[in-house]
Order: sequence, then C-alpha cells, then structure tokens
Amino acid sequence: MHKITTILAAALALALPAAAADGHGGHGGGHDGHDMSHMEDLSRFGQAGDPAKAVRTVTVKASEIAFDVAALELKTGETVTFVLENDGTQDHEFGIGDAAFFAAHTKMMADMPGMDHAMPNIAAAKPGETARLTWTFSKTGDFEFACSMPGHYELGMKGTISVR
Ligand SMILES: [Cu+2]
Repeated sequence: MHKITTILAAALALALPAAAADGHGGHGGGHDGHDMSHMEDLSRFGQAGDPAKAVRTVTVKASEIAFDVAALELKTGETVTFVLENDGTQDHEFGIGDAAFFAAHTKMMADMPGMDHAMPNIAAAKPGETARLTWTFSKTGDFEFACSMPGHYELGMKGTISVR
C-alpha cells in the first residue's frame, strides 16, 4: 500500500508543474496550463519600464497587415512608451523582441489561438482600440518589433529596433 501511494505521489508531482505553473503569477487566472516558463529570458532585449520615466512616446499604427513604422532607432537605457493604435479590422499586437523570440511566440500563438498570451513585452489592441507598452531598452543591440497574430509576422508586420 505504501508503495502504491508513493507511485501516485510521484505521478502527481510529474503532472503538476505542467498543469499549474503559470510562470507569471499575476494574470494567469482562468488560463491554467499556459506555461510561459519555457520562454527565454526577456531581459536580453530590455525590461518593462516605468511609464513615469519614459523619455518619449512613439505611436505605432496597425492595420491589415502592416505597421506604419518600419524602423526605430533608440538610445541604450532609454525608456519609451509605445502607443499601439489599431486602425484595422483585426486584432493586432505590438511586441518587442528578436527573431528567436518571435519565432517561438508566433508558433505558440498559432498553436493555441484564443489563449491569453499576455506578456510584459507585448501590447495587444482590438480593432479601434489603443494599447500602451512602456519598455526600457537596457541592452545595446539590434532587435525587432512585431505583431504575433497568426500569419501577421510572416506577412511582414514587423520592423527593426536599433539600440545604440
Ligand atoms: Cu497584426
């Protein structure tokens, strides 16, 4: 009997992390099983910023299927607030990352449509709505901004971020 209990406990221990780990702890309610912990460390392209410390605001308009901005040139250490204006008829996102991040995130979006994909480096706006994202570009380098809605990245809904 003791042995069976031990085996059951081991099986539960194996099953729990996948079912319970949200990885963010703040906004995962109602979306159990969406484990973001496999994502890489976002800090290689900066971190969420304090809106009160933003040195500028950049408005990016989204429509089908493109942004009205192709390239951003920023200074290392700058905190920028982005205002995503969705002028289109589909949902769009403005995310900050790099090619590897978007390769993984667009795949997840395509594999799990309808899930809550909220992440600190992504703003999402429904048609006619506006969303804000403040980001501190603490790392020098070449990054990307993009929309991860299924197919949009592949259709060119992305641009470059140069941080110097
Ligand atoms: Cu889009």
